[in-house]
Amino acid sequence: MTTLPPISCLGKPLDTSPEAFGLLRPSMDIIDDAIELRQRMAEDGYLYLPGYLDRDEVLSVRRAMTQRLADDGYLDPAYDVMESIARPGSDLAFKPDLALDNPVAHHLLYTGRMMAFYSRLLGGEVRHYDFTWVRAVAPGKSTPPHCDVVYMGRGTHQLYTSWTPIGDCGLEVGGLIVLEKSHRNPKLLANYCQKDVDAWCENRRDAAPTGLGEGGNIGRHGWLSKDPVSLRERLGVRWLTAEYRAGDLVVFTVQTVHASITNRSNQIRLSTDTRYQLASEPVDERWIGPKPIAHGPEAKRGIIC
Ligand SMILES: O=C(O)CCC(=O)C(=O)O
Repeated sequence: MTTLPPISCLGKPLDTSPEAFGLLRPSMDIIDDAIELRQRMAEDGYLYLPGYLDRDEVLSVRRAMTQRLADDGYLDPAYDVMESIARPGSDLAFKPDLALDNPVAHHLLYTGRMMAFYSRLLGGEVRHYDFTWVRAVAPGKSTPPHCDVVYMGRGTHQLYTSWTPIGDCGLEVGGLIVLEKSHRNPKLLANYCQKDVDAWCENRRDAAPTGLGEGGNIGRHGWLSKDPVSLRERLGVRWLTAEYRAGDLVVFTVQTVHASITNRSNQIRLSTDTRYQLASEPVDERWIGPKPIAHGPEAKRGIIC
């Protein structure tokens, strides 16, 4: 990475000097070795698997999703749908309905190579969450730093996220960034990672049991920080990323701090994040069943803070 384009998150330019920014370590060389995969996950908090998934299958998911975006008027009709060029004013970031009634997406994410990977990593029968997160990130947008455990920590914490780019996502389009070794940061593990975005403090006068992260237990929307620059400086580690291609996969723990780079292109960036665990372990009921309750009213819990 010698000539990097300007890279930012939440509108804040990231320091791309070698002390502050780097590339994810690829792990395809150990893909068949369960013990090595587990050791590396424990050490790095993520596994970056370039080309692990079938590129053509990923591209057929892209076709299905971009066609829906086009049908709903989010894409510029002057371009082929596969280019996913945003119509000016398309203001999207999160679009889970793109996974509903989408058999090609379900085949990619919940059968075949994906499930084979988790059976090897976890060493037993695997279940996935029924909810599929789809990011359709419009130009100018990015995702703030957070850990997944605050959104899905009511079951086992031996739970992993697959971040799957649905198309090529170079640094201009922007994809996942991971904060190095953050999954082992004792302060984060003892504080932020203990929170639950659907819990609210019933002993606080201004508590509100409704919105995401409202009610005094955690910051609004559950974000760890709205400043990826000062967060990195405070932890003294690097933001890590890659020039992602369709077929790549990044797997990470629910305690790994991650975010995404601001989309500086004219495309809508497409990716999915999906979750996997051993079938024998407790599951977070918010994300299971034909219509998961997600962060809806039934998910809210009063706690004493
Ligand atoms: O793709 C993104 O912008 C964010 C992804 C994410 O937060 C996740 O995979 O948990």
